[in-house]
Amino acid sequence: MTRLTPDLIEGVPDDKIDLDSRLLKMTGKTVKGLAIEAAGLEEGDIDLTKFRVAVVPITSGLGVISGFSASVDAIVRRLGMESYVTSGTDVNGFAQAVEDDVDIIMMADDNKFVAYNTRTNCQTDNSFGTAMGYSVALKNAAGGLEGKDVLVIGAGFVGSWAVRILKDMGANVTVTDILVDKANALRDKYGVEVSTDIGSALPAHDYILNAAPVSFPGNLIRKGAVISTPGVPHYFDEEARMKAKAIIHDPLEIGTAVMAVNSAKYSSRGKE
Ligand code: 2YJ
Repeated sequence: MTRLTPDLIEGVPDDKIDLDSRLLKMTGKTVKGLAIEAAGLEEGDIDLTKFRVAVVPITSGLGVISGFSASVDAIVRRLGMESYVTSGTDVNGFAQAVEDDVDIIMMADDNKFVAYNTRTNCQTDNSFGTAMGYSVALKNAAGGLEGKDVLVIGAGFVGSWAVRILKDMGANVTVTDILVDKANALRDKYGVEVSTDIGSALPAHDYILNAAPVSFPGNLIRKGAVISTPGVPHYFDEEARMKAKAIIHDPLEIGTAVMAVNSAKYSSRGKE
């Protein structure tokens, strides 16, 4: 995940964008529905209202991103969980959350964004949450991925998880990265295909998971393509938007919601 900026997350979750309505049209599921499925659960398996979450602002490295903690907090509350942003930052905030006996602590520095389950000592990382959320969204938009060809663009943390997840969903995965060695490593590990020519791979695919912080000109997009694209900055030109059947994107909400629900899943409390 590229570093978010305040303007990218301004007002997230945003009622004006109305992510749930857009996702319902494209995938048949809301953010919460996708997150529940991404956690391997079904509606009714877990009572999210039983969980208390603390979001800890982290000042290290490049520092606090204005609005980040507030957005994470709002996303989690939208799922039905209780949540607040700690008044202290860093270790102070973490200590405050532990003292408050919360179930889940969420925090991000420049390299890592985690949801830590205090009951079970398990953590869910944003790269996994993002890859899982966007793979599940792609699967729902595609009406299942078993036997279908999927192109994963980017072999970084999110792309690597996506390759593994999509392969497990039964897709025929091709991965591409400007660093060919990284794509080759995934081929060797998961038995997927590698493409070194995005110019021919993109127009040959109906289903695309774009895990790279780049976008592509519409002339490379196949008509009716479904593009699940978590990367920021996010931009697809008019031709791409006209041709694609669906472009699934948001700057923070899907990945964060999957992290929170997946983290909650580790506890038995939600099933009491
Ligand atoms: O607490 C804050 O406001 C900041 N420390 C948040 C930093 C948010 N981090 C990022 O945007 C990183 N790029 C996250 C990397 C996650 C890797 N999947």
